[in-house]
Amino acid sequence: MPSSSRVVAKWQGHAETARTAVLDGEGAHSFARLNEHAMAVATVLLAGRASLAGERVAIFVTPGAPFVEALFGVFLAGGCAVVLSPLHPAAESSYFCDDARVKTILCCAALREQVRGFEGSRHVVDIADLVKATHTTPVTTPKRGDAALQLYTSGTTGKPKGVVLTHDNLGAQQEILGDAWGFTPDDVLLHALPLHHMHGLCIALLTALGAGATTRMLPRFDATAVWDGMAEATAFMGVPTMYTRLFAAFDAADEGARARWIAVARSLRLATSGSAALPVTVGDRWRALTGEYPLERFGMSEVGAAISNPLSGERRPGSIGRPLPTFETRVVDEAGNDAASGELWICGPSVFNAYFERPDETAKSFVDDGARRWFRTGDTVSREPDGYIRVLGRTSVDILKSGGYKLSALEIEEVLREHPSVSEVAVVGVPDATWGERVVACVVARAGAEGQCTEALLRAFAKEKLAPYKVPRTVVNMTELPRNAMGKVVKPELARAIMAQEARDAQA
Ligand code: MLC
Ligand code: AMP
Repeated sequence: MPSSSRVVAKWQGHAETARTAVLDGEGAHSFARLNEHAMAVATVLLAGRASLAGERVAIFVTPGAPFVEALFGVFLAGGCAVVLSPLHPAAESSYFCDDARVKTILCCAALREQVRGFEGSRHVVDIADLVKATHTTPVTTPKRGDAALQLYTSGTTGKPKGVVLTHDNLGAQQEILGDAWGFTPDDVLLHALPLHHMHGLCIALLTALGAGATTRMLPRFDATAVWDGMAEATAFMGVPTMYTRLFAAFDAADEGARARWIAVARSLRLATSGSAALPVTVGDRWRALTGEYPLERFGMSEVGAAISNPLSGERRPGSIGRPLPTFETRVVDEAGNDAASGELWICGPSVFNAYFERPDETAKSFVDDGARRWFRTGDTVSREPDGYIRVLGRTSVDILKSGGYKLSALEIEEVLREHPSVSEVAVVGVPDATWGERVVACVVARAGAEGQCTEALLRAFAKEKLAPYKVPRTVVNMTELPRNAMGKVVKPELARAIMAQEARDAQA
């Protein structure tokens, strides 16, 4: 088995062809040209060293060819990429850079002002300057077990933690997904997902690049641009909220646009959905328009996509399908025994090894049964007799999913608790047709400070510290929070009470 990175080997293989890797606002970019630029990035990052030896390098670059040059520049140099998002306020980006001990930030001109908010004493380099540098061919290639990516994910403890993915994890994902979903160099993937998460970065971008396909990178999700972009695409990957947004744009469009959009959507060979449960009504509507139910699959930052409905064969509405080749799964009850429904455990070649510098968190997330090291997903599922799996919910009430983003109720509560007028706070998710779950903060104000705990004031406060998608959409003022005999807030009860109140309000 070769010991060097398969991700890099594939990339270099495609660079020997004239194929287009990326289409963006600037035009078409071949693998060969992007590789030249990535080598220049690597040369500058290395500054004469043989390898960055896993040093964390942040990438703060908008979607498009320069992003890919930065990513592969870091890979070629033996670094580990930490992708930052322009959606995050400075406080969060600063936390990611501190936690990962980032010394260098690769930036682009469009984000040069924003980076000033958190660059501190770090070295900031403009990717446009780097790609112009004279390059040398890297002397070493990263090894399969070397760290390649550090993705931040919210968990059941306060701040997000870094999921360290190796070249081997990424190489396995590329091969498994490329094969399972039939990617070839003739594909054009329409890409409108954020790049700081597993879905947009690995499941979408790296799968397409690994197959030698072309990725049409949109600057952001925009429903009209996505419909129009399907005209020159063969595949689209989205979260359920994107499909809901596409339908809203469709309903608002004139007859001509609708007819055009139906035709282009029908011409796609593949439309996938993941990161959150796809409501069957949404899947059915896509099928009614295009003739095909979206291919729903399940993944995680720690795992990649591991379970999928098939490319050909039965795509079962409401189900995430069966484990992909090389993955093993267990459904386990609270006593740790195999059961028809319970927590989903996964093991396979793309499963990460450890959270960055969090040995306790890592230890809690795995169960070693002597034969396998199982990752505990925290998702409650049921397995049907023919192996298809359904997601029933999360084992923790403190993990929410809104528009495909995983959010920690505890992280949001911690921020709101810093507000001087807040006495107590509990954050819950309530079902929502657009977002899957909507973030609601239930707040008890300090005596006399009730006027300072309005939705507008608390949202503005939270926006300073949290990405906009983490900011509660609704703030409910309460005089006390429902607690059990142990003094713990009963969150399911709270969520039910909010839903009941909202239903009454809607009827009034
Ligand atoms: C945006 N907003 C959200 C939100 N996204 N609020 C809650 N949840 C979200 N997910 C806020 C905006 O900040 C704004 O707030 C308001 O909603 C309207 O914004 P918008 O411009 O209409 O939204 P938009 O930017 O179009 O975002 C919608 C979206 C986005 C669906 C495109 O949420 C998105 O890109 N989701 C994908 C998340 C993702 O990639 N997850 C993958 C995780 S990996 P305000 O305050 O200004 O009104 C994973 C593994 C796997 O899960 O299996 O894939
Ligand atoms: P993240 O940590 O952001 O990678 O989110 C991973 C989580 O997304 C999983 O643990 C699931 O809860 C959820 N998820 C991903 N895909 C699906 C899906 N198809 N259906 C339901 N939940 C999903």
